[in-house]
Amino acid sequence: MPDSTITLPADLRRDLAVATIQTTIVDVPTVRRHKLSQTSVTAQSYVIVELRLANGVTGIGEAATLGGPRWSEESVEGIKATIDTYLAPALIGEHADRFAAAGARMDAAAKRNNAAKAALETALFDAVGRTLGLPVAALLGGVVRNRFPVLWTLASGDVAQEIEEAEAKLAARLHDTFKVKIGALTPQADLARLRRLAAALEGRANLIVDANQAWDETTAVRCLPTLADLGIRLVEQPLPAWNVPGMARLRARSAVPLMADECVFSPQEMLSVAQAAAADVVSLKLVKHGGLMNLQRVASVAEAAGIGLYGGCLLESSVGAAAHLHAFAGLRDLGWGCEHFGPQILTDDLVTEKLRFADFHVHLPDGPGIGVTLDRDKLRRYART
Ligand code: MUC
Ligand code: MG
Repeated sequence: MPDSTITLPADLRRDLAVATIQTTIVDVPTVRRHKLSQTSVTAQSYVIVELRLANGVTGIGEAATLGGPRWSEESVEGIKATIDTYLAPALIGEHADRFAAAGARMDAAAKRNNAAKAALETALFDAVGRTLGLPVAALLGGVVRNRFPVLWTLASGDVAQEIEEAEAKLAARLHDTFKVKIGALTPQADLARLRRLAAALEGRANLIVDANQAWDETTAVRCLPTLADLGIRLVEQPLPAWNVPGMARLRARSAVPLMADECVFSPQEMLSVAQAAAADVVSLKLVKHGGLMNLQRVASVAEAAGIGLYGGCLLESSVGAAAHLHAFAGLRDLGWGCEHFGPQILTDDLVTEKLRFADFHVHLPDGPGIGVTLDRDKLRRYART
């Protein structure tokens, strides 16, 4: 493998060798039950990666899951085993700044396993950024924005509680856009719930919905006009991930824009969705795309096809959220904002200084690497024994 085109002093090059990689499963309780169509959680589970370089600098990364292998095929138990057994050995001794080569080595060591790869790649970028005194966003191409409109997700399924929760977020000027999780209830019950939410928040908040693949095409055809009447701004993944042709047919008759989530993991899937004209917007997530650089690739395909960008999440802690913000910071047009409210839904966080949420925005943390520091006491407290 040729050396990088930038010639680094020999000491620095040696110092950037990956020395050790450690993984820890943590379970952090949520402030309330979070109910999606396919799963429901009262604690968020993550794998935290600590990657130490020969120079003694440690980079961190996080792989988020949602209720075991139900949102996607990865679980924290599987992620830890895959990293420890296959991916970490592919990186030990390699130079941390060769990000693209690291990606190729990980792809050769394991198919997919995108959340696991993303956590490792984040830790590589964090370690190199900390060594050089540069934010990860700078390593990725530089900052276009350092704060992001951020929504909150209503997902208890109890509409009275959801209205109260939205009112509290509005009053605190934290969130004025809400994503409502639908699909756990019947379509009729969800439409009734949305009617009450839309009436209660009219003129003061925007609503989007996420069905997490719960509807079939006929249900979606029946429900979309009501969603349009209620002023819903965006409908996320109404159909199963495999049904891209169905999404294209829906989109052709829908007055509300459609967002692709579970149907777009790879840049190639983004291209297929674009070619099928099956989405107006795509939700970008590290756990889906397999890392910061692949997130940029998916965003590039979407941009080339005129598909809007949205900063998606999987309820990451401040570690995973910060990594996403560094990737989002360099996108030219993040027209649909982001949803990195994850740190706020946890009863506690894993970092020494939490991300800043103010005036309906979340802020890119300052400082080298991903800009947040792991709180090792918290890591120990929430580590699964
Ligand atoms: C998803 O499907 O979008 C993101 C926010 C939330 O409440 O659930 C996740 C996953
Ligand atoms: Mg979604």
